[in-house]
Amino acid sequence: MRTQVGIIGAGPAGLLLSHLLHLEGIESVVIEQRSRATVESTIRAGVLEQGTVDILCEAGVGERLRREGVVHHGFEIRFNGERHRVPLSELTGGPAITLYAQHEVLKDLIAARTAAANGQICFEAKGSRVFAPETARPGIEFQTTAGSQRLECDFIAGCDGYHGVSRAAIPATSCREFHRDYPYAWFGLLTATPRVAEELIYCHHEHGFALVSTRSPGIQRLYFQCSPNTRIEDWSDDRVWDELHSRLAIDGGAAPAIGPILQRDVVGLRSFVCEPMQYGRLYLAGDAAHIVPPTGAKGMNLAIADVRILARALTEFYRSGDQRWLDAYSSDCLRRVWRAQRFSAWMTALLHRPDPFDAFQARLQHAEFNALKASVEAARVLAQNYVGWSWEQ
Ligand code: RFL
Ligand code: PHB
Repeated sequence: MRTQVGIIGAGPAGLLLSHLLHLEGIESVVIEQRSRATVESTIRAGVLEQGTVDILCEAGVGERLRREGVVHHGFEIRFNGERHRVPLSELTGGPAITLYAQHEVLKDLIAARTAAANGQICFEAKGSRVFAPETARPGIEFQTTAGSQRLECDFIAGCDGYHGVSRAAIPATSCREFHRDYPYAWFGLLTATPRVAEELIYCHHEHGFALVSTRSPGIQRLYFQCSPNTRIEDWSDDRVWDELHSRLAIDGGAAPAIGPILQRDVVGLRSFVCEPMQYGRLYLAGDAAHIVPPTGAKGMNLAIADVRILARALTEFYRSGDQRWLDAYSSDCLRRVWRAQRFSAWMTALLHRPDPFDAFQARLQHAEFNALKASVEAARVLAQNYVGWSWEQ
């Protein structure tokens, strides 16, 4: 098999890249290890920046997003029993965020790719391996039910997430990795309960962080800080609801209604960057190249920003043979990546309970919260970072 761009991973990065290339008349094949049904039903991100919404709409895959996505113009912070609203649109002078689940974005992209005559996504491909990334004839080997496959390409896009195989194809001497692990994790819940409030609630409490998000009027996404070693089976429904209620309880503030818990998971928090994001003709995008803790809601937005840059660079190459955009890919992406790292680390430090507890850090957190309340400038910096940066910034 031969194609122009071989893409490993049918997440937001891989699928959008394939679609953007298709719009420019460039052929690609997406190799995905999971089934289509699993990809379309895995619960992950929910917050889309305006720039992400714009690119999906411009690419012609925003019809359902426009109809079903819900625009939020602010969010609430609850800090040791005090409430403060961050009025995003008022502070940014326009841009807000849209709540639309990541798996809905994936459904829209898969529908668009499979509707196109050349839209090839190879689901349930096992044992993928990148070969010859440093040469002009790189490729991907993998297994399907039909046997071993060999896909030869001009370029490879490694969009296979943090645990994927593409990053491992870069020799250790040709990249540098930056890591930070956090001593806590998030317990995530999907519940069949009514909406708690009109906007998201980020909560700092002496027991730890909690977050109230939403997927639809009848389905909520709730999180609370836990230890990374937490065993899901140790948390009965009653224990989960008690913990959430004690963290979110506040005079006059809404609390989640108790109801069926549809799904629960424990998500570790980590920050990670691989520099550079390219090696030979292999280009990493999204979580394969960088991870942010979910507190700032940046991961999927960064994945989308990467592939927008990569699609443009590949388009320039095929149009004119000009390699300059491809050469600049990594440095163009890394500016935004480190900006998002900085913001996500800041949000994480503001809202989580340090573990082990650190009384000095707790006072600093409170001082930071007071600064957000007292200073419009401080709140504006938070709002601008949260809603995301324009493409030129
Ligand atoms: P993905 O989504 O992980 O997709 C990678 C795909 O590659 C496949 N794969 C392979 N395929 C073939 N061969 C192999 N060897 C393969 N290895 C892996 C996988 O099966 C998968 O389908 O990476 P991508 O495309 O870079 O997208 C990144 C985003 O998914 C991620 O950053 C976000 O979900 C992060 N995130 C959030 N981002 C936001 O922008 N806004 C949010 O509100 C937000 N909330 C979140 C989040 C992540 C969370 N978790 C689960 C860590 C909330 C949570 C709880
Ligand atoms: C979510 O809805 O899953 C969500 C919202 C905000 C975050 C992280 C996750 O910061």
